[in-house]
Amino acid sequence: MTFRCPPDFLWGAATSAYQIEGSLDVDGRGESVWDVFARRPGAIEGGGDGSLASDSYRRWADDVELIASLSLNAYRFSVGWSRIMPDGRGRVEPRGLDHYERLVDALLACGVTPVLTLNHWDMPQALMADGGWIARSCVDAFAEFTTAVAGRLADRVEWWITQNEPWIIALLGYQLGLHAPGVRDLGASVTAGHHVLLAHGAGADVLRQHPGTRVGAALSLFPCDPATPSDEDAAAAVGSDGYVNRWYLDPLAGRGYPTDMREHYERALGRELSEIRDGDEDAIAGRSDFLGVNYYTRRVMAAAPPGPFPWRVVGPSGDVARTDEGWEIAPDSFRDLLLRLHRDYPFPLVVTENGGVFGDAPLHDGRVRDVRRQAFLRAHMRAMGEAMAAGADVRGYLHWSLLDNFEWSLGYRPRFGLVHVDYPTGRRTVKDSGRLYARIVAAGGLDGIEEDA
Ligand code: IFM
Repeated sequence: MTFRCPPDFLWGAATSAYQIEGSLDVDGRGESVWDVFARRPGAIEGGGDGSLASDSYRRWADDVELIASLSLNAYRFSVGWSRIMPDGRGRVEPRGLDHYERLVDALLACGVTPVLTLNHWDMPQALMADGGWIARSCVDAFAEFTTAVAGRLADRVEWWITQNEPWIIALLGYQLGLHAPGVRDLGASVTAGHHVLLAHGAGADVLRQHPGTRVGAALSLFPCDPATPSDEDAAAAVGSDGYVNRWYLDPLAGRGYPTDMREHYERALGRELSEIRDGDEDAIAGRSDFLGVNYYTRRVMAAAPPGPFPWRVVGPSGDVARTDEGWEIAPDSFRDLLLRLHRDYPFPLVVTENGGVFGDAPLHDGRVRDVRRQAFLRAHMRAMGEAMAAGADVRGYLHWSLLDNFEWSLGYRPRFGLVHVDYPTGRRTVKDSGRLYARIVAAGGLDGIEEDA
């Protein structure tokens, strides 16, 4: 099916500060948790770090030109937290704000709507003195950061994302220790996840003092399907959905934390969730003008022996299409997710991330013929169009990512970009998928370009 989106639809691409900027030691930037984590032996595949990344802190003007050349009308980026609050609290670094002000002004001058993320994981290391997100004081620190950025930019930036992927912060940062700050403690991860949501509420309260801003959090959402029709696998899928999706969606939507998951955590931890204090759920609720949807793949679930998690990911059976990272390419689940969110939750939706790893590099003629990313893009466009035709209120689509970049603990190997980056030289090459996306954006959808693209 082909489709055309409304004229004010946000068509864009997304990045984050630590993943693209490099220049970690300029303009008064403080150390971030990722600077420290990346120094741990073995923490990053290939041993890299974000010191160069896509070199976008220096090449920001070229990147704005690139965005405009692709006809995108929106760009999602994040503000490096430790560039603005080098000590975590107190002192604000004006040179950091100057940088993002230049970026925002240049985007606006090209007719590109900035979509600004506040926390895309690069918390100032100074906040680890209290325990990072395990400490409730981080909520105030985040509100200070929000106040500083909003004070400079809220007169020009309409779309604000407080937090990127609270579940991933809790899971990889505090439960499994695979991301900064490298903590491995289930209880700590529950506490951290709660504080991230509380900080969403606190940040939204700051932003609401600035008329005209729209605020949301971006959640990593994974539809959870049972591996078999058995009751046990169905229960595993419900449990996994609670763990990954509902635990974050429900409090944002004003329903409080889901009871089944609360009981699950209390059982698993052998304690009450006293970090969730009276009034906290109200402080998270009702503060989202939209929901950011980060969608990559689905989870296929089976029952596991009783334990902290009585469910396990078994993956799809059979020969399914996968990205180079092995993630199942599941556009139908994308459509179903958008429809479920529309049906069950009160938010307008913005797809704040969607993309895949395809490792294609420039060929003899310099061209990057990433045919699988093009197929991925077309399939996910089709799926989004079907969801919208069936009523889903989707206001934008921001592809992950504009550029190849530093993929956290996986280093520089996975390439998510519509634009190839040659890291040693910083040279950018628009991939064939980038050209296709530009055509989709110009057409406002797949109308008329599906067959020959
Ligand atoms: O690169 C990340 C991004 O920072 C957060 N969402 C998922 C992407 C791909 O793994």
